[in-house]
Amino acid sequence: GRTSASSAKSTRREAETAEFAQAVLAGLARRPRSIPSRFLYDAVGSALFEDITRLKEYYPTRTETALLETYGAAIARLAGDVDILVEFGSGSSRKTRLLIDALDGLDTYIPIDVSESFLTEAARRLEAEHDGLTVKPLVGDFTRTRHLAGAPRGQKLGFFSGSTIGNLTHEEARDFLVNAAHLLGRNSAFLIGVDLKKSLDILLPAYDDDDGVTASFSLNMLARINRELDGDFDIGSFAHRAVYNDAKGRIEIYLESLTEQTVQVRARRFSFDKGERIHTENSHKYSVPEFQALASSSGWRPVEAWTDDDRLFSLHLLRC
Ligand code: AVJ
Repeated sequence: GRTSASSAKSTRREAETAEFAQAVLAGLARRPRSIPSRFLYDAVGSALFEDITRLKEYYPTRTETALLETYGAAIARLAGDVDILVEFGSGSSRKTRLLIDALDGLDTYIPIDVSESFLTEAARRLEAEHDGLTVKPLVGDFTRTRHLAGAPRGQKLGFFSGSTIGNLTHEEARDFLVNAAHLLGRNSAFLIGVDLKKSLDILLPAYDDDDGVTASFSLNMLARINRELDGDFDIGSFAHRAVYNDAKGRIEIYLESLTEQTVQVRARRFSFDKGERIHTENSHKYSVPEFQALASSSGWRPVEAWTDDDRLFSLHLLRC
C-alpha cells in the first residue's frame, strides 16, 4: 500500500487542488476577474519560468546573479557572523550557492518552499557540496510560515531573491516583511532582490518576449485549469497581455479573451466578452529609496543597496 510519506504528499496535493478550485471559481465570478499568481507555478509553469530566466529580454535573473558574484564578499561582511541562512521560496540554486559560498562558517541552510521534491533534491546536493553544512528544508508557503520549526539558535540571514516580492502589493509586501522580522528574530539581517523602475523599452519586452515563452507561462494558468479542474478553455482564443500601470508602479499581466465565448470549469459556466480580461499577475518595481521606505515602515533598517551599472536591478541588505 501507500507509505505514510506518499499519502501525506497526496493529501497535500488534494488540498492544493481544492484551494486552486476555490480560487479559480471565485476569481472568475468576480469583477474584475482575477486568479492569484502563485497558481502559475505547477510543474509545467515552474519549468516555463526557468525558461523565462534564460531569455535575452528577461534581465532580472542574470543581473541579480551578477550582483551576487560581484558583491557577495561585501554582503557577507555587512551581514556579520551568520549561522543560519533562511531562504524564502527556493530560488535558483546558482544564486543560493553564490551566497552560501560567500558566507563562510554557515552552519544551517533552511529553504522554505511548497515543492517538497524540489527541496529534498536541493538539500541533498548542497549538503554533499558543503562540509559541515546542515540543510533543514521546510515545506510550506513562505508567506504563511509563522515560525522556523526545529531551527537551531544563532544569527540568521534571510534571503528573498528574484524580485518575487514584486508579486505582492505594497500592503502585502509590508505584511510579509513584518512577519519575516518575527520569523528571523532580533538582530537578524535580510537580503532581498528587488527589480528597479526603468524605461518601458526594457521593461515591456521582459514580460512579452519575442519567442512567446512568457505568453506560454501565462496561458498555462488556463491549461492548468483544464488539466486539474475539468475546464474547457480554448487556450488559442485567449492572449497574454503585459501592461505597465504607472500609477501603481507595476507590470500587470492579463489573459484577454479574443472572442465572445463561454467556458466551463467544474460544471460552472463563465461568459467572456471579446476583450474581457483575467488579471493573473502583478510585478511591482521600486526605486531604491521607495523600497527602503517600505522596509523602514516594516520593522527593518536599510543597511546597504547594490545596483548594476545599468540600474536594472537592486539587492537590499536590511537589519532588524
Ligand atoms: C518570479 C515574480 C519575479 O515578476 O518578474 C516573469 C514572474 N512573470 N515573467 C517577475 C514573471 C512573467 C517574476 N517573478
